[in-house]
Amino acid sequence: MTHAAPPPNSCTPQRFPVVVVGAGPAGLTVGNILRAASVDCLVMETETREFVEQRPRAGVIEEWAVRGLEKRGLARNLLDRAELHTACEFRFEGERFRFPFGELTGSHHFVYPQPLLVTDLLREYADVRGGQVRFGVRDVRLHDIDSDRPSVSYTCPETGEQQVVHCDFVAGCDGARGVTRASLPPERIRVARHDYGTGWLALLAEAPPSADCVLFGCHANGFAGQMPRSPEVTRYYLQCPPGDDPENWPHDRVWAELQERLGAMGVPPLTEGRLIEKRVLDMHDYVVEPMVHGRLHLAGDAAHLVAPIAAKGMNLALHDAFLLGDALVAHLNDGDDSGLDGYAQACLRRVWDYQEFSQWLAEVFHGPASGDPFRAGTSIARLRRLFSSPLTAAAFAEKYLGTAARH
Ligand code: RFL
Repeated sequence: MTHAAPPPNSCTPQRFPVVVVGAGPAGLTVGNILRAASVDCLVMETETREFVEQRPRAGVIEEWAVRGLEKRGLARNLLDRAELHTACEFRFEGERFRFPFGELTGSHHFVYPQPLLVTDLLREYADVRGGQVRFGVRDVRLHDIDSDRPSVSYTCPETGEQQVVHCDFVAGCDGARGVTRASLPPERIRVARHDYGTGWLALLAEAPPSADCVLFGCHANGFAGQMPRSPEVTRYYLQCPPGDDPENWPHDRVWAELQERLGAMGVPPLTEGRLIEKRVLDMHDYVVEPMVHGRLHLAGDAAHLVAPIAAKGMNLALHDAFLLGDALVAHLNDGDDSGLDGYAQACLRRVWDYQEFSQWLAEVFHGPASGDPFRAGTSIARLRRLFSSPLTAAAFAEKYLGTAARH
């Protein structure tokens, strides 16, 4: 299956069994699975290698996803360096409530920043498994995806010339703002979308976490969250009006609101630090069905976005990538089509399950600040039930950790 490969970023037109569009967690995992089975593929990425290796985003990875990476030889650094989280804490009505999901289930979360995972995956794919990547590509377009001879064209960053790569399959792993989803004929797909009607100010602070676990503050001023990323850097969220301008949130206002919304009896104030990222997220979810058209298979955020309410997006991207990588290998190397045939359905079961949980949790987070006393009351009732009913706690832990045996 291997053939003489030109150097990375060469602009020679070529043919590959698989073109992967996007070098995020989904695309790089698919690429690694293909290379491990000696299937040639080309990953195309609009950004530079340095940029994708530094883009800050997720941090929480579920245990099954880590085991999936480990099984494919992709978790060495992660297993050495990730922190294990066995609890999260809710703060509401001035009190703190620790939720010890590790004790309840024996399972935990891994905390490993997405840029480190992307760096590991890229190094393994390009430097160890000899996979090809073209960075900085422009004007990526898909052609003839409903034929058995699809192709992908792009503008070469070095020469400005248009290039065409012929292939058997395209993996659309180019995230929420990519082009592959737009190549699906609108009459053949359904896009289900949910808007939360709120924004979240996403912050990264150069400050150590102020608690050893994820904190959720459910407050009448709005939700606030703390997600530890490393001993030096902590992610925070503040609920804000949709479309708010990050400039409305100077340093002092951010920290005053975080202190207020995450404050509780008997806890010391948060450790403050310089804000190194500040952006407003438009909180929404979508799911594209059926995720597949002809020779194009979508994976990750290209197919479904889940707002970062329950830290699920990258986990879903990895789940798709495991299924798609394995299915492409089975088809290309063994002529076994069962994985590709069942791909979308197998992904979507977990996707919809996680979307439902995110929606449930969003109501808990956003209800207290909704201005509607009925929603505020039912949100607090959900929270109290978590700490008074073992059955509710067990069900929550299963969804929070993604440990359900079947979806
Ligand atoms: P990515 O990571 O967006 O990668 C897509 C890649 O495609 C490139 N691209 C193109 N390449 C070629 N041609 C084009 N036309 C292209 N257009 C785009 C992009 O440059 C990029 O490199 O998608 P992927 O692989 O599907 O991975 C999805 C995850 O990145 C995403 O779901 C998570 O970051 C979501 N998320 C979280 N998920 C978790 O599981 N746990 C978390 O703790 C968590 N925290 C978060 C998050 C997302 C956040 N933001 C920014 C919305 C925290 C935040 C703040």
